Amino acid sequence: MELPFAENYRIKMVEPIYRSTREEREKWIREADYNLFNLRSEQVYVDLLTDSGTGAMSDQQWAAVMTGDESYAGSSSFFNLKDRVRQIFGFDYFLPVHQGRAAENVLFSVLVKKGNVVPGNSHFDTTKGHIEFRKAKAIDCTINEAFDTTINHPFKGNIDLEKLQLVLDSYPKEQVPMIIVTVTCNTSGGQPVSMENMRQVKQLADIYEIPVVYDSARFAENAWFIKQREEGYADKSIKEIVTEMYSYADGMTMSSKKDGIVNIGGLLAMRRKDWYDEATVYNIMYEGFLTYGGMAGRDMNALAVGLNEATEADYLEARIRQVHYLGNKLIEAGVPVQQPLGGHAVFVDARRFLPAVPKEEYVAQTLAVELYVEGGIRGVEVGTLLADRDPVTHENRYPSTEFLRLAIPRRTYTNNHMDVVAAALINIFERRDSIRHGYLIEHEAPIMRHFTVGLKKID
Ligand code: P61
Repeated sequence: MELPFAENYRIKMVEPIYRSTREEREKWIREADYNLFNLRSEQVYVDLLTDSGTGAMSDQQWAAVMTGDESYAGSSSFFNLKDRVRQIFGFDYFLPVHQGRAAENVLFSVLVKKGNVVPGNSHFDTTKGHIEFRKAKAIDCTINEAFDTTINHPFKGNIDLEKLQLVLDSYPKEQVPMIIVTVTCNTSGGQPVSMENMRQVKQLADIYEIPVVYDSARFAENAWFIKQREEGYADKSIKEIVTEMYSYADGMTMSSKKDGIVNIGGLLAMRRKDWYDEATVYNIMYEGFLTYGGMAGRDMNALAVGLNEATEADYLEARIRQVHYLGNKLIEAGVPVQQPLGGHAVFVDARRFLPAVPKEEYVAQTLAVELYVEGGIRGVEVGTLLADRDPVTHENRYPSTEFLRLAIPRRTYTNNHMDVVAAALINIFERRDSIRHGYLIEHEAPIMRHFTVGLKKID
């Protein structure tokens, strides 16, 4: 008999989680104004809200924590991380920041000006937020296949080169400070970008003299998909693939809470000294001195180790297999999900799951609340609430996809937990016809409203 696959680690420390009753959950979610961000973590059994900062560090990372250097200036932990960043991404200029959006804030303070346009592949919401906050515009150039969850395209994160060229032809180069490529593309379902597409984007960008920046939160998962799906890469190591990926970029922002496998942190790295020199000023103003930038020395040390672990094929195989274990169970039961399955999460197509709920009543949020009540499982809406209102018309923006995202923290839950999640969602799927109404907004913030929105149930 061929031996089955199993993880290349064992568990040294455990954390109890509480299995609540349906009655408790109905009360708690009502008290939380039907916003899952308002729940206390003890009220959640399996927490798939995000894979950001929620993973389990390895013994080697914890060992590195103990040798963190907390010097204000010139910390050895900073140099450990700087060396790792150069080794993995090939960038000489590096700044630590406290998380991904901070990297965006610092870099965009240098690059993005009022009236600019920033093309990319379905910019993540913080990225878009930092662009729109500067009165600039994010233009989505993702391939159309990404928006049809039934199409099985291997690289749904790809940029449509014709759409990109149209943007570059329509604006003078002074108005386009960069192209942002998000690897993997979170918003379209944790979908990878192919190496060929990265190469072509860079070629086009060079013709128009526009720099390319990678939003790198899940760069290692992207490399794993290239190894699996793209011709010519099966025998390359993940680190070799990452090196090639970043040879087509001028700079990067990164939330290291994902593929850095740490609980907090981020970074900014680039080839260009002129960007770096300007960015240092904003880094000092917003984050901290250049050799810690919002991170403790111990966290920089853990990140240096985490980046190395995340770019090992064995780790990535275990990681992505677990996501696909859950996704395949749902697919077998007929639950509509974004296909092919992505890297960090299963994205449930809420419109196809709950066709009777009107779009004005927040379909994916309705499904997210149902799943919480059913099994104590917390996912997150990636749909109309997250899309915010149009900054000019203040009307709701209805995105082309309405997802309930089930993001799986790294090295944290077992496949038994995934079985519970699948069973709960399948139970709802079986009674989906009885769910006909969703929610109304009672109060909301002007930007990134999903974090704090208050909702009222429509009976
Ligand atoms: C997530 F509900 N992602 O997926 P920061 N780029 C990319 C990200 O995925 C990302 C950031 C930049 C999160 C956390 C999150 O409204 C939300 O370290 C591709 O979170 O600042 C973050 O990195 C920003 C969840 C963020 C949200 C914003 O769950």
